[in-house]
Amino acid sequence: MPLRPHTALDRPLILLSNREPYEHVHKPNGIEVRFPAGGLVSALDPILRRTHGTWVAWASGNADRTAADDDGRVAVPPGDPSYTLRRVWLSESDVEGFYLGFANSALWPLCHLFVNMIDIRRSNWESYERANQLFAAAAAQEAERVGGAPMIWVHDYHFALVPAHVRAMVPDALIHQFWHIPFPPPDVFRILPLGVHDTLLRGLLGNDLIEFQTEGYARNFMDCVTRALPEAHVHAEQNLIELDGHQTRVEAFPISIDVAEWERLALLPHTLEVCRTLRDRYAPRDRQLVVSVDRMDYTKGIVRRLRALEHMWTDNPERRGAFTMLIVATPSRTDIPAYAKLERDVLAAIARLNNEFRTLDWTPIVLVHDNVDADLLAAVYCAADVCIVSSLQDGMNLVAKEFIACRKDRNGVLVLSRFAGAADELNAALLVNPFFIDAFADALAVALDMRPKERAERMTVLRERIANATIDDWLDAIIVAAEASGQTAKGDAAAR
Ligand code: GDG
Repeated sequence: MPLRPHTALDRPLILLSNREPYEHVHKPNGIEVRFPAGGLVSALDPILRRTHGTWVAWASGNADRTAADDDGRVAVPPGDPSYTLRRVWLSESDVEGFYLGFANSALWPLCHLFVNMIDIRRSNWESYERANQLFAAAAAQEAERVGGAPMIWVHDYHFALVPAHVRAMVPDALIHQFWHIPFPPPDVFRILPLGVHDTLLRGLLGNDLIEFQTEGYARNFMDCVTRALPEAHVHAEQNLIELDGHQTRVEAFPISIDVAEWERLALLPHTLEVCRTLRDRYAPRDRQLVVSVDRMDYTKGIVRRLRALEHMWTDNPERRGAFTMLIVATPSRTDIPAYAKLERDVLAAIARLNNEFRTLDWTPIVLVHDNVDADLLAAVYCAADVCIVSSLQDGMNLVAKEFIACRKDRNGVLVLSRFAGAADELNAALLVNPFFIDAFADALAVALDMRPKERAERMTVLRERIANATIDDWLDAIIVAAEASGQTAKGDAAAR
């Protein structure tokens, strides 16, 4: 997925994310390289290859040190190296405090409005500060190595403090950040203690541009700055914030998927074969198949989805046996107690519902609780009559877009939570409020009963939406906007 030719990227690119694009692990017969599955890595790897850039990331593999040089650098992709992966080593206690602790047990629930799950510890915050300093120092070193005025592109909530640190060390750099998850409104953001929430905002304002998934999150961010940093000038109508003589643009760039790649996967003979097997097994004759795909995360609304199903099968016995629910829930962050509990709750609820409603020839809910290959996901999307995305809060949700990309047949209904960022663009889906259990069940019934003509009409609109907003378009738009914000900032500096 090359950058479009018109997108000029004429400076060195340094990308920073928590996850690394290549991980080295010890195996009985030597060291193996793993390419972590995931949309982000596959979207960004090609641009790093093309521009011979540098990717700074946490060294998560147990053979990472062996594979890298003394400075933590390794040329990737293995076998055909075209860019540099710069690894950052974290102590075990910093992985716990920074990653599991502050990032995933404080910021993640805070940004997703799960206020009762927010767990703030002083030591975790200190660890977050330390890790951010380490990553910023590594990015600054790489900037010095490559020279020029590089573009430093920071990813996500793990690194809110990095931009200000890097700016102090590399004043010429163009720094911007994509925030993948929601940004909360001020009343929620200020749950973070004094000295923490203002430091986070100041860190983020080291960016020339901050990219959010939706206009709503961008507005929340500006509202938080207005409330917490009276010394900042927020020009909300211009999407601009000034602090200490530096300008930061704040804009929405909804992320997308590699639409062509998912279309290709969906049409592979193997995918079509697996799709047929799924239908034969779970949706024989006129039985329908409803699917969902998520990481096992409390923000995805898996428990609410099960409640809606229970409500439907209790109140409408004629719907029993009419469809099978196939839930693909990939294990995630299992070291965090809240995630381990969610897993137990989901398994128990599924067992209970299956026990209550199963018949001789029908198991109501089938759970795949494993990491599966992308082509199996494509087969699941293709086999579905209905796909449910029931997030209670979600930055975007790529599953919704992947389902649409796989449905060239224009069949299949998307039931989509209003609280996923994707709902802004995909309003031709059946939008639901997953907190309102009866209405959620009603929407599922509407989806199951929808006539082929309406299915096709809705899917046609949805497909047009994503055809015109792919991951290429997202990447192009961000690079162009970042360059523009860099030039504005330079112009302003010259004028001062
Ligand atoms: C964050 C934000 C935002 C899932 N299981 C497997 C697997 N997946 C893939 C899906 C999809 C991705 O993982 C999940 O994407 P989401 O968008 O649902 O969510 P998060 O992981 O929460 O990501 C989110 C995203 O960042 C991007 O900015 O949309 O809002 O929370 O691509 O297909 N892939 C494979 N095996 C699995 O078992 N191969």
